[in-house]
Amino acid sequence: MKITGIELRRIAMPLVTPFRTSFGTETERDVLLVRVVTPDAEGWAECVAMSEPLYSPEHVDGAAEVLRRFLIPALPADADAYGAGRAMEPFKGHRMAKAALETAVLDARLRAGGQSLASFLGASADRVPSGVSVGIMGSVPELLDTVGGYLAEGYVRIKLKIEPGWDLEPVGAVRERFGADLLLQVDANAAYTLTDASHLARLDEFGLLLIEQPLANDDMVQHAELAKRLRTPICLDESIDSAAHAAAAITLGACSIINVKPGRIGGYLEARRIHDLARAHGVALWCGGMLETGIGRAANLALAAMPGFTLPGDISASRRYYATDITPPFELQDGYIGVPTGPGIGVDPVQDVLKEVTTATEWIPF
Ligand code: OSB
Ligand code: MG
Repeated sequence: MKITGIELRRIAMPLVTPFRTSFGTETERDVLLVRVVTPDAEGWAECVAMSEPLYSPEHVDGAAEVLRRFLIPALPADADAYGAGRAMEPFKGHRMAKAALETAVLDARLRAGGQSLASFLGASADRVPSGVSVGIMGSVPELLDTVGGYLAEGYVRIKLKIEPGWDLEPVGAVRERFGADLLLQVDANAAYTLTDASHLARLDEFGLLLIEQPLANDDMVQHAELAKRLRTPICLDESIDSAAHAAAAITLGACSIINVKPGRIGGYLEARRIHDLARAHGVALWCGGMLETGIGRAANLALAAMPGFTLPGDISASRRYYATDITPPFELQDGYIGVPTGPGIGVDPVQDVLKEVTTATEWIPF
């Protein structure tokens, strides 16, 4: 069925609590939603680009511009997700924008055919263990309170954001307070350089699952060097833009674990390629997050249910982010979140809520 039009919709979603990382503090998520309309189904997707290019080179206004000016005009009206990928391929970069369009097309096609995204991807689990990413705080007691609260809710793994000046002390305090059995990892969002290697090696004593993206995006060789100097396994996030990057990182020994964010790498088809590659090489995977609403979260749950996703991810319950989500909220049950089973991503926006948070809409007819 031919696409009749595509809607770009911007929504403003206040976070329940500010989220501070080494690159900035987020208090409100400015989200771009893509809705692909066909005569027999509508597909939804969320673009993970943030309001400023601090995590990655993309930003949400730029993603909207690339979609309306290049990606949507190149999309054949009868394209499926593979066709969408091929049509967008000549345009360099802009993977977050591409991922949103490809995913919305995929969702529309799967809904029309009555197949869930989880089934399409080859998911093997019906629920996934839930971890939580904890921002940089003003003090260690505040951090301990926050982590204690999340553990009381049932989260099975804690990730602490770190940066120079907020690393050994808070990590040591969390390990000390919550004990050796706590699944604990850290994420530096590229805040260090290789000259910090001996400092980062002092994290080894805390028995972390991994250290995520300690060095800059394009420091692939430096990560390989750092891996030789740390006992803590290195996980890459920002450095992995594609399956080709994943292959390079694995070959170089730059990481032994990958945080897969479908938005960052261009979509769920590319995520599945990384899954198959990593699995063949014995590299562990987990599904990261970008403070998604229920639309992005639903799709990530399907991915995280694939067999190669062997570590708990950053897919937390809706209420960890938003007082009112735009979909029925995802809830934690015994530390797990259920994988949607309905056609496509398996969830729909709640129209009243969606209206309330919408700041702009744009309809692009085909
Ligand atoms: O580096 O994983 C990251 C959020 C925004 C941008 C980058 C990152 C994050 C998170 C939060 O860590 C993950 C989540 O709970 O959605
Ligand atoms: Mg990260």
